[in-house]
Amino acid sequence: MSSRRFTSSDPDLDLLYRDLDEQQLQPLWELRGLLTPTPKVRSVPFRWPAKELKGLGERAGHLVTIDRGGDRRVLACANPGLGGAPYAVSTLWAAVQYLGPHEVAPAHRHTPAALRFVLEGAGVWTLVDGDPLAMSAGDLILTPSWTFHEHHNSSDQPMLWMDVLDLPVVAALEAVFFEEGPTDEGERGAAPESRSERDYGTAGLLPPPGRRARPPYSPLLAYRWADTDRALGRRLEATGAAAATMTFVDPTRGTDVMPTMRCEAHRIRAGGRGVRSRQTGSRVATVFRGSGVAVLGEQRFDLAPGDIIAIPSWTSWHLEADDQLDLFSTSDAPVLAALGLYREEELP
Ligand code: GTQ
Ligand code: FE2
Repeated sequence: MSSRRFTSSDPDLDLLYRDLDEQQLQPLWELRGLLTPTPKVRSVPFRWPAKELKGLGERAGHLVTIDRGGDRRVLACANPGLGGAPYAVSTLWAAVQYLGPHEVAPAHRHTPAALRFVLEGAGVWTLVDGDPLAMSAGDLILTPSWTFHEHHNSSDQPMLWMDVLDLPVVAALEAVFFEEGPTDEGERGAAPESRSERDYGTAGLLPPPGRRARPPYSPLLAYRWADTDRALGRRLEATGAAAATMTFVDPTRGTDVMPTMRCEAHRIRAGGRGVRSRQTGSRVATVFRGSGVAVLGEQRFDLAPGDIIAIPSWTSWHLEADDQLDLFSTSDAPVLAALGLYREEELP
């Protein structure tokens, strides 16, 4: 395949362009749109409505079994700006996963990191490197890079949750690896307390420094809704503001939970609105409770529980609540920050 063709009206220059082309070289002076004054952003503001995600997830549940190879019954959010790529925004995979009663999604691991935010239900647990983590509505569950994970539904009800992965980042870096693992065949009732929560789940108390696990991600793998709810409520009470955001952190370092993804919980008081801002880097969010509007760029999207929204890089956005509105969001901010590329501005 030949590279891009450059032509001119000067025969000598034209000859140069032809010879450059033969040598797989391109003249910068003829290239446009590389160093843009502000980011060139391909993904567009978008909302996937809960009603459709749930209905289509259920239909897939009836029609499609979970087999080795596919491993997961997952519907990927595909941003219409990304030319058919199965990515919600340029750097994040977001999806709904449907697991029927007593189904098991088998063990595997991959270098892309993943997290789950549970929209409704209970009775599912995820085994992360052998540690069973219960999943209930509002919980955040981490499956960091290269940890084995499998999902078990030990209840009589189907369950649906949102997955977010840094897959587009890892794919762009050409560092995707995947491996199947041995699945735990046992069926359990209520999952026992995880080792991760036992050792790292009490605020302010950690094992002695020499005994702490030092993985390159948070050793606390589950963040429970009761804690998130309390933190948001107390912050709103303390500040008197219309909106509060809390960041999920690694309790041993105070940093983001994983190297590539920042997780945040947002609460907007009934009738209130959050600060309008924009950041470099992309974000996906899901509504946990309440109703309101996400204003993304110039567009307004009505919000209901279970909706997933895409907020592209450098897009101005804010939230408005009708009823008290709770959202969970994930962004690639740690990647931008690590590279010195993170910018943020508040807008009037
Ligand atoms: O649950 O392990 O949405 O491997 C995409 C890839 C979920 C998972 C996804 C995965 C998973
Ligand atoms: Fe996975």
